[in-house]
Amino acid sequence: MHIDIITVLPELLHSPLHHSIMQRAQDKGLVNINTIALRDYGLGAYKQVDDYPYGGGGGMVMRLEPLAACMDDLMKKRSYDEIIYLTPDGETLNQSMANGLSLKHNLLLICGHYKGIDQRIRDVYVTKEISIGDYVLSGGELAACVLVDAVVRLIPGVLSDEMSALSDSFQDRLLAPPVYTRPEEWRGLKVPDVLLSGNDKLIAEWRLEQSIKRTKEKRPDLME
Ligand code: 6GU
Repeated sequence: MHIDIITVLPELLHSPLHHSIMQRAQDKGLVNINTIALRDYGLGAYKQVDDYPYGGGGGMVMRLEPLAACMDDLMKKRSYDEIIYLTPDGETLNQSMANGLSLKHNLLLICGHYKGIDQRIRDVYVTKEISIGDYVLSGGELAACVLVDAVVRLIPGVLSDEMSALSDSFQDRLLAPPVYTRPEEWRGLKVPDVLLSGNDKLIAEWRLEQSIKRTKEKRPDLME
């Protein structure tokens, strides 16, 4: 998979995308993640990328010329399966969207800032608008990191079998069961006997039971 991310703050994306599983996925050649500094396409001596909104009101709007020039350059090199604009008014990200996106080959992400991007870019270029929840962030960068992480870990080969994405919370509309590691006893609290039993069938049954219990308690909406 190839992911291009257009941003005014490339440094903000660096750390989350270059550690742990995200870095390993890139090292293994399973995904290329490329950030493009929108400022390089900025207008005039000050490399301007934003301007006052028509109609007045507070905040700035990202101008369309730098974004269009940047995207036209990128689109000469590859055709994108989706051009995604990260925005609080987009469709809320969930596991099934992440599953769908993990099957794509080329993704282009646009991180908004200020009051957002000129509507005409959304009308002409953007194929999908995604939010990561009902709250407002200062920019789309953190949301882009969340989206990329959720998608990249689903690419076959990124997770080892032991880490299998199939046992994650949400993958089957159930939350993951409780987990334990050493020591067997701590402050009088013991690891459930079944997990020490060595009986795979009993362990699987216990985990499913716990998943159902946890989902009923914490997120009954997932079970419908
Ligand atoms: Cl994608 N962007 C911003 N700026 N805020 C958000 C968001 C995105 N998703 C939730 N809040």
